[in-house]
Amino acid sequence: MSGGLYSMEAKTFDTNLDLRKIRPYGDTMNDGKTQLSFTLPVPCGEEAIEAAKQLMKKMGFENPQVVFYKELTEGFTFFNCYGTCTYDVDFTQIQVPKVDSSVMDMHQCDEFIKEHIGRKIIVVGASTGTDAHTVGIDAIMNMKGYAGHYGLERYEMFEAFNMGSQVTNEEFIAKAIETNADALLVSQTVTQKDVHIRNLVELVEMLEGENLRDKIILCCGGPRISHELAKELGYDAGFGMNSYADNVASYIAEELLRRKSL
Ligand code: B12
Repeated sequence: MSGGLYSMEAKTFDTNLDLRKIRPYGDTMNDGKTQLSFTLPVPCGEEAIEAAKQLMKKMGFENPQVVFYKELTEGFTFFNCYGTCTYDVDFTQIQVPKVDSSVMDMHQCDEFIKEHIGRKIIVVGASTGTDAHTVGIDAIMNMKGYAGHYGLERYEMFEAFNMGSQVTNEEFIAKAIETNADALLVSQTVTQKDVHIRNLVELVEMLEGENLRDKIILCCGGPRISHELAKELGYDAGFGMNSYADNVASYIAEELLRRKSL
C-alpha cells in the first residue's frame, strides 16, 4: 500500500504525515505514542516498576510510564506501559514477499478448477509434530470454515483430508502417498525454541528423501509463518494470520495450472 492513493488520502487527513518517516500514532500525527506489555522475572513492587521504565528507555522510548502492573505469580510481574517511540521507518521503501496468486472465493475457485484442471484437487492437512493446536488447520479445512470463509471440505472441486494435530511427518507423508495428494498443508502454531523450523525443515527433507518434494505443492501456515520464511525453509508458499481457505485454495489451483502448462 505504499504511495499512490493511500498516500494522497493520508495527506489530506494530516498534512504533517511523511510516509518516509512514520512512527506510532496516539493523539497527534508523529507523536510516537506507543503501548506495550511485557513480564519481568522480579517481585511485584516499586523496584519492578523502575526496572520496567529503565528497560523502556533502553528500548528507545522517552517518557516511559507504567499504567498497569500485577503480580503474575510469585517473583514475576506483568506490565502495561506507555512511552514515546523515538524511531521511525521509511514506509515507501518497504517490500514484503507475498504469495503470487489471485484470491477467488469458493464458487469462483471451483469454477476455475473445473475449467482449467478438470478434476478434483486432493489436499492433506495437519498440525504436525508435537503441535496440538487444531483451530488454525480446522479454519482452513473444516466444512464450516472460519470468519465467513468456507473451508476446503466444502469446496466441490477439492478432496480434503484433515488429519488433525500431533501428526508425525512420517504419518503425514504416508497419507500423502495413500491419497496421491496434489498438495500438503502444514499448520504450525508453537514456535517456542524454533520447534516449528525444525519440524518444517524435517518434512521437506523427508519428502526429498521419498523423491516427492517436486511432485507436491507444499504449503505451511500459522500465526508466525510468513511467505518469506516458508520460502526460506523450502516450501512453495506460506500463509500467516488472517489467511483463509480462499487464499490457499486459489494459490493451489493456479499453481497446479502453472505446473500443468510447463
Ligand atoms: C487455543 C490455544 C491452545 C489450545 C489448543 C486447542 C486446540 N484444539 O487447538 C491448548 C490449550 C491445547 C493449547 C496448548 C498449548 N499452547 Co496454546 N494457544 C491457544 C490460543 C489461545 C489460541 C490459538 C487459536 O486457536 N487461534 C485461532 C486460529 C484460527 O488462529 P491461527 O492458528 O493463527 O490460524 C489462522 C492462521 O494462522 C492461518 N493458518 C494456521 N494454520 C494454517 C495452515 C495453513 C496451511 C494455512 C494456509 C493457514 C493456516 O489460518 C488461520 C485462520 O486465519 C493461543 C493464543 C492466541 N490468542 O492466539 C495460544 C498459544 C498459541 N499457545 C501457546 C502455547 C505456548 C501453548 C502450550 C505450549 C502451553 C503449554 N505450556 O502447555 C501448549 C502446546 C501444546 C502442544 N503440544 O502444542 C502460545 C504459543 C507461543 C509460541 N510462539 O510458541 C500461544 C500464542 C499463547 C501465548 N501467548 O503464549 N493452546
